[in-house]
Amino acid sequence: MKSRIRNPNSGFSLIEVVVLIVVVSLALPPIAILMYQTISDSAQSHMQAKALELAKGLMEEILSKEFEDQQEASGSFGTEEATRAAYDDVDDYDGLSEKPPRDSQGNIIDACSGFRAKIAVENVQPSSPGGSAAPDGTTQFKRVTTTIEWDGGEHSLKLVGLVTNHTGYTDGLTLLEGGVEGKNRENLRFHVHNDAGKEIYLTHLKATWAAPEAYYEKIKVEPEGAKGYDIWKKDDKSGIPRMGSGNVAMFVKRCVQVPASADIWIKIEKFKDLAEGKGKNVDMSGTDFTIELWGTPYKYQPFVVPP
Ligand SMILES: [Ca+2]
Ligand SMILES: [Ca+2]
Repeated sequence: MKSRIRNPNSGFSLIEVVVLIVVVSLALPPIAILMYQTISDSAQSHMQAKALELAKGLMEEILSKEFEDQQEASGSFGTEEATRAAYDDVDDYDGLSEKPPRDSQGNIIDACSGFRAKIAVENVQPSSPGGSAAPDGTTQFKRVTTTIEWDGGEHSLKLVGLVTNHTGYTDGLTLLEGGVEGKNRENLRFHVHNDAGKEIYLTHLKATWAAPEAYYEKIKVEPEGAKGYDIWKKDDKSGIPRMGSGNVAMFVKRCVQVPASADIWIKIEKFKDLAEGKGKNVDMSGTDFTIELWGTPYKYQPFVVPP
């Protein structure tokens, strides 16, 4: 199969320029979610679906709040309000534990009496958003972990989101080139340029494609002139699963710092099927990917990597 990676000096094709003009003008609200854990028992599928719905609703509520309380000094942390309905910033939810779970107004959610919802909010360093927590109120990134438990805690599901107050750029990244590569055409690699005029921190990536059905196992970055490193990787032990089309991967190992005017290569590796055992390599040649990169502050950067 012919390689689709072009010479870095060959510039944009007309269609890439047109696509970029259309898609880069889009913007979205705060950084959203991410990792789905502990989904293993098919008999639990109904409870899992309900738990996931609950977790997403809670995360949506929390991530819609201010980064910190606007009535308090900068760096304030914890709950300032007496009631759930009055919560107005992300860390008001830290330590919340409800059984049954309640909605944003403090009302019990119907038909969810078998679940417990637990929230943890922690400041984290941009260099390790999946790592150890930093002291409260000391960084510009907060990790929100929503855990839904059922069957007395025997089963649980966890979503992790990242919120940032970091102010960096208003424009974004430009796709320079990209395509499928690898011995079995099982990897996607693309090249972006930071044209924001300022440093960017990338925190999440979503790859969407129509077919074939496949799951990838790793996201790797290669800054220009520097050694590459993994920013997201499947991990059977910790429960981080493979990612499919439309799933959002949070960069749990570290955020990706892209200096102003710098280029970076991003690789999505090991597209496989799940039909047998650990899966066989899937040839992704001819696949049209839409790549969405979240960075700071609260920005959404979709690209279409042409087949
Ligand atoms: Ca508050
Ligand atoms: Ca607060």
